Amino acid sequence: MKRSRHFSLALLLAGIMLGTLMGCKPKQVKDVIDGDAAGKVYVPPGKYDELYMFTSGGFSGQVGVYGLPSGRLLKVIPVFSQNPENGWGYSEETKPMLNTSGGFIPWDDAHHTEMSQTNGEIDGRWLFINGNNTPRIARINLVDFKTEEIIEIPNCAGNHASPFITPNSEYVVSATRFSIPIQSNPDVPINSYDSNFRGTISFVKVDKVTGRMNIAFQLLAPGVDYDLSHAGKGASDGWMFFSCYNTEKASTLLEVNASQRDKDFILALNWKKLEEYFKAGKAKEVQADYAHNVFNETTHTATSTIEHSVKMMNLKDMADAAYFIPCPKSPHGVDVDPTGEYIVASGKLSAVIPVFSFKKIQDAIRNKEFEGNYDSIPVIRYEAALAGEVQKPGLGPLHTEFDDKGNAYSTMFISSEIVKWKVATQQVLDRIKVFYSPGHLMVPGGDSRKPYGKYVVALNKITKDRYLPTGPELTQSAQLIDISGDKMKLLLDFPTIGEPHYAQAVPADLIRKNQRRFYKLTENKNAYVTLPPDVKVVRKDKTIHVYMTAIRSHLTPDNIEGVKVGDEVIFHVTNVEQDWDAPHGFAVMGNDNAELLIMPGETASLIWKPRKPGVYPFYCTDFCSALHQEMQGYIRVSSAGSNTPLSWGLGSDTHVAKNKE
Ligand code: RUQ
Ligand code: CUA
Repeated sequence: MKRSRHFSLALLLAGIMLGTLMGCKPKQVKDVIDGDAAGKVYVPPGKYDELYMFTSGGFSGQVGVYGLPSGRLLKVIPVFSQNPENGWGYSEETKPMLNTSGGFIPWDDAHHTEMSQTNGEIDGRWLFINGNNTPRIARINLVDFKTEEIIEIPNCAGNHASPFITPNSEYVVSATRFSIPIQSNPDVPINSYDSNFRGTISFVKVDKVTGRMNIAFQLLAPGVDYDLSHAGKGASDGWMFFSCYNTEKASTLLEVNASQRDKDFILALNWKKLEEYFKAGKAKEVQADYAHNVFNETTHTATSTIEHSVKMMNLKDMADAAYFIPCPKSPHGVDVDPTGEYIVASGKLSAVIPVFSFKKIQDAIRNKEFEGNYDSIPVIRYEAALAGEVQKPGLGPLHTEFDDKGNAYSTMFISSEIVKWKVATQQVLDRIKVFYSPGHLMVPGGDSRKPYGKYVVALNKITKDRYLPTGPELTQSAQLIDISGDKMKLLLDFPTIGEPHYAQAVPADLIRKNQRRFYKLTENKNAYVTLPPDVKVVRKDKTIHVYMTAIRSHLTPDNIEGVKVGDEVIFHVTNVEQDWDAPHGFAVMGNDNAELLIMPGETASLIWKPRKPGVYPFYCTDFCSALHQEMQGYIRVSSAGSNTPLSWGLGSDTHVAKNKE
């Protein structure tokens, strides 16, 4: 008995040692790593990366900017979430950016980055991203990597199928994930889903020159869940495709109830036709409140305007503009190949990936090859629209991107792999393990008419044993894979901020050449812009405005007295530097607001409410020069009833407020 137990233990140990020697797990991993991986991702000190990559921050609400192939994080662009690091959403100038019809909402769940396009090619001008929770779309200007505009989408409840762009950036299109009651009185029983709940699809027009967005029209659509989308291009330009799940119209236990039907749908919309209907006056004005926030480049100040109506068209009344295509089981991603002929839909629970042909869809519409209607919209017969199916791709297909050689790459969430297949024949060519559970993937330019190819990046949800552990929460990560040859080769793992959903990448030159280095002081139209001789402190009742300047290495004024408990102090700091990479920070001891990071030539304003008498230091928070530590000052706070006069100064240059309080 005893001996046999020892024997089993020995056998087990031998097994483990053998396993280690043969390197079961390492061997599998090693096999897929390219021999020269290090050389292919190494960017020598002082050299630039080949590509910019923009990832959504998911639950962080922001955008991450990385260099490829190094995977180095270059910047986090604050978008939907407050960022105390630079005062985004805390400064007076930026607070309006996070305003909504429901008030100030300083966080979101940001999913899909989408770059502006011209003729179906990425043009490097703007980056759009959706707020999935509070329905919003943001536009980032890629000249200065700043969020310049955020528009709220009314009549939407979960802005997930968004913001997918048409080939000439005519529109960013957005569809609601959750259907909801869209009517003047939305207070209806949840189990009246079938009769009361509807989806909406919004066409947000993008101005060709300024990028400014406005909601052109909304479509009232069948009450299902709209998940993802992509615009047609080339052959299919003028069309838009949406994946739809929950065609069962379940409102409870969707995990089971929304997986009943064998097939859900892809919704194909002829947006050029809808645009004609809209121009012909077919839309009705309906009441809907939403915020439209714009950051002005010369005032360095955002404004938030609440709009009160949208133009709505009921999709079921728009003849020949909408068709459903059956799609096996709970489709998630819907992706259009670079030619525009193939539409790839990934059913999360499906064993195949259906590939639809745009030409066949058009033939089917012409020949009325329908199998009936769903909510008054014709349903095309599956086989009539189908180009073919990718057989045995793996488990849990989610998203597909394309290279420049006619190949597609699909993520398999459950079997943790990327599968490469030939678009025209749907034949599987290669597969590679990724670690682990990829959601989206991204080929640079891979959703445009002109993919750059060369790499695919897997955006993984789970990393388990890939990195040093950091407590219960482990990093999300990206994996860079070389696709230049026949076989995919793993090059690099790198962590990402937040949870990356979609990403976009482009050759660096496209963006680098347009970079702004600083804002011109002569063009600064901020209401509180201050140039050196005009530094002052002004009391208006209980508000004290400090007109301050920052330059290496002092803040002017650096001594302020006459503030009283109960006052609100607003520091308006103008960084008067006119040089690249010369920001200054600003912070007051114990401020419950945030700090500022002020770019050269910019003015930013920060509120501080002192609670107790005392002398409080303020200082620059960005190590800007050898005497950065000296870039400091004091503000004296007296009790509420005191009569300390308001005064300010720098060195021997001191001033006392003339207007006696
Ligand atoms: S969705 S994987 Cu917004 Cu696929 Cu994230
Ligand atoms: Cu300015 Cu440190």
